[in-house]
Amino acid sequence: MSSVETGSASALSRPQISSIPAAQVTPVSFFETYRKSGTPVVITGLLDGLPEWNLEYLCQQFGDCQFPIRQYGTKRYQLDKRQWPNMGSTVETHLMPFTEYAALLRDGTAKAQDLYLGKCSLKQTALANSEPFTFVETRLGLKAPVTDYNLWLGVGGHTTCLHCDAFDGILIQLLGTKRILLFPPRQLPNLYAFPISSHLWAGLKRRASYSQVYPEQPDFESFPRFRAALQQKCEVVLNPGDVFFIPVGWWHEVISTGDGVVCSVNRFWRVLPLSRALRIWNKWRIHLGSVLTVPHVIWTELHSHSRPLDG
Ligand SMILES: O=C(O)CCC(=O)C(=O)O
Repeated sequence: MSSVETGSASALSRPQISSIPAAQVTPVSFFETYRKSGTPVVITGLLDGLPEWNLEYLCQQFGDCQFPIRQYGTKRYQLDKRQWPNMGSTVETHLMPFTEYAALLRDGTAKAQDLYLGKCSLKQTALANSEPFTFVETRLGLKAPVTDYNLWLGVGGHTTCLHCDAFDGILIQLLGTKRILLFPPRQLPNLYAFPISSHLWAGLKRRASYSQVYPEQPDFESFPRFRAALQQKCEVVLNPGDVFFIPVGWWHEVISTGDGVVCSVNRFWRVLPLSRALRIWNKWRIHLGSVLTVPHVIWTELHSHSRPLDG
């Protein structure tokens, strides 16, 4: 169900991302071949035959349960990323009942205004312990989660921009198709990540885990070393039923494709073995960035408390 494109130029040095049928994977082979070394892999058809996670099904499950819907807007991607006011989970949100968001997905508003339900925990919902998740965990021998399962839901056209995470991730594709661009962790210098020091004055609104480059429309004048990163770019297409292992530190841009609704669920896991976690500088950059948000958090807290007194 998945395809991997690696391009022809510099094929020798470009990482190859394997796409393997679910029948060939056991917990031991997944750990030994992929998790231990931090190698991304698409496991195809792992969830074939399970009920379709379409909008009707999700409305039945969530009803009027409220979710924070990210308002990306139409202008964001015309801006230099250095002008973005926020990114990731600090993008402005609107809390709304799921059925209301479903109506905006159906009538085209979500596409027109780039509204996205991003990284919302399923913990308090009817789908918290859903069958597909326990099935994936058992089949891949996954242990030691560091987060709940999170829902990602939008329409074709939405892009979650190039970033990396501090933990191993499993992205489970449930509806529609996603195209994922990837760069290995060692490409950090060529991807122009926001500096760790940004966290000091911007808190989480600017993140060391995000690249300043638009990988499909790069500004080579501002980011000349990105040409070198392109030699290492890989691309994966994820279809319903596929599961993608994204190891800690791997840079990824996730693009929802097609005209319909696109739905995935992810979860983050402790990086095992520990020796791999210790080697990945991208991970420690992110943790260090989080520590550096503290002064900004304190300043914002003090400022918000002093405002009523200021009158
Ligand atoms: O699906 C998305 O929009 C983003 C998912 C992601 O970044 C992840 O699973 O790490």
